[in-house]
Amino acid sequence: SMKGSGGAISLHLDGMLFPRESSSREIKELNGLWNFRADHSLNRNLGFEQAWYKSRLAESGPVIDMPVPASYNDITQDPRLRDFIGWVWYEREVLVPSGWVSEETRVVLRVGSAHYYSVVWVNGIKVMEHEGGHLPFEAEIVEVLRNNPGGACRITIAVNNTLTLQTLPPGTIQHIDDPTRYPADYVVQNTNFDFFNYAGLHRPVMLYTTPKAYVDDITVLTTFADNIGLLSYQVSVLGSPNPTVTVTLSDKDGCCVASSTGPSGVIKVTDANLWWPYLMHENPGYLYSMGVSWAAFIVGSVYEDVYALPVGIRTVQVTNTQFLINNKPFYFHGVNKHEDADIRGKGLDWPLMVKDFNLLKWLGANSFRTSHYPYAEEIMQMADRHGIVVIDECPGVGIKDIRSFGNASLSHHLAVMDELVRRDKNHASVVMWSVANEPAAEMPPAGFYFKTLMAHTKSLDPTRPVTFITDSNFARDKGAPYVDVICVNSYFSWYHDPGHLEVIPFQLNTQFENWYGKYQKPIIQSEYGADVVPGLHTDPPMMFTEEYQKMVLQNYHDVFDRKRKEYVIGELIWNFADFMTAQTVTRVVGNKKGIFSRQRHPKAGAFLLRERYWRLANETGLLPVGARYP
Ligand code: GCB
Repeated sequence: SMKGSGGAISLHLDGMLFPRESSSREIKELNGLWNFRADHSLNRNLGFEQAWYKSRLAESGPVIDMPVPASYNDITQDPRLRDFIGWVWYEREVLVPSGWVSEETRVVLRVGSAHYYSVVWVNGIKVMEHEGGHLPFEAEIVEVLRNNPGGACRITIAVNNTLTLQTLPPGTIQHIDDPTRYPADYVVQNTNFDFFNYAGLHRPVMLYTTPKAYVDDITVLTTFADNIGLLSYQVSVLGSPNPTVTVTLSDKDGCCVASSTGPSGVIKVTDANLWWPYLMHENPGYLYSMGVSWAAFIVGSVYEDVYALPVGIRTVQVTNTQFLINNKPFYFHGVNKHEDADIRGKGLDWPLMVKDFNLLKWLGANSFRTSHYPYAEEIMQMADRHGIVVIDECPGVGIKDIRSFGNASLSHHLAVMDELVRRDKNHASVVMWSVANEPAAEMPPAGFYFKTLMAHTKSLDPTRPVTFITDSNFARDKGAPYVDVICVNSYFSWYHDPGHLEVIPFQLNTQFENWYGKYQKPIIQSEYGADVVPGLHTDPPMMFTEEYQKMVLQNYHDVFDRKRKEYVIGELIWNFADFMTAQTVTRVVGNKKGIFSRQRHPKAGAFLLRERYWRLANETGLLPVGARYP
């Protein structure tokens, strides 16, 4: 694949283009009901010992229905499955069209994400393994299908949710051997992050085809000069020594506006429509379609592959005090989210996704951070189309133990950044990479760790700024020297000085002055907030009431309003919606810092934020008068 240099995006992996239908590609979605069995054996290894993948899963023992995509945890009434640790087994049989099993076709099995570690078999033959719960993986399976005429295809996926000191996110497994206080063979999973460790096949699973020689990857970098848009592209074709690559660029109406030939080049578009954030332009999220095709004429037949990639033309730049999109100052007024909802857990859900984007737009939010792991590609595409700006975070959350700063952790973290940049590099909405959330950045090894990690990310993608989100002391944080934007989380009058709203103006002002004074880099308040149990009211405001959340927000906003005139470039509320966590004494059926409930009903804080975000949009955006506050 591509060996980049200079200003190019450089990855050492094959491509991971989102599967799209075209005249040369077909898709078969495998969403719906799968057979499922959790391995409750003591060592969780019975499935491997008995080779459950060798024949139908039901032959190994009892199976249940399991929807895909979804987390398995909340689907049944079985508490042992909700808090299960170890291997679970999914299985599904599909019939593959006979036309797919040919010398000219690749058949690819793709898993959008499976948390955390997966092994995949087709008809009993292992086709791939993957580590990491939030990024896609795929394998060619046509050879396996060829050995099995009739088109029957049994897909078995074993998924293990166990987190260790070397996984991302990290965790530890604790075996407790104390018969006086615990049942025999007692095992718990400990983590240092604040969301439930949902597991299963979280995103679509599909089969798709490409020709044997195929467009494997596309990388597009964009800029503009006056009214000319410039797209420099690189296409990698695999399976053909001398591909004839044609690239066309079509506008929203499907009219071809420019074209080029060759595996790399620069396309010029006159009177380019730039990709603008929501509320910054009357026509945000403008996307062109880049049609990439490869063709060859071999003994009288035409072989070709066609792929259409949505692309937005925009630039991103950071100064000492500003974040510029298309050379205009951009102020992040947005949210932190989670992939989280009742019943489905972290499973991709179309109604939920569209509802969330409608809520973002209602709120006047122009941005979100993918706290604390990469979100589904379908969500990223939605952000592209609606002009919602994204800070794209990898699953580096809860890195608190010094043993998670070793070489094994670092090399896995680098590999995850490879996979993340490979997947998301062409999303116009993505304006910054976040390599971690609240790591123990004051520990001695954190300096080398984050220096390496951020340099690596910059070498993968020199076009986007890189950051990580900190809650460390400004004077002792060893990662901050390497970020482009300082992102700080703080919970004044909550975890510190609980109940004392009056400390916020002092402590927040000091926080900003300290960070800016030390680094002279722009700052995003990447989290702030307060829990609300919806419907609780007091006056004067007390913690956990709707009034208290409003007061926390208001106190923060007063300081933001002063500092955004200087170097504060954004504010992201924690959190968009209530979400599930592990059970602890500080959580009332999950984290309640949402401005929406888990069912997406607004709390009082949502209305306050809505007033503010629309006001900010009107003040700082480039909105035409007609598009103002609804
Ligand atoms: C944080 C974490 C986030 C938590 C939040 C909280 O700093 O980044 O994952 O959920 O605080 O509510 O405690």
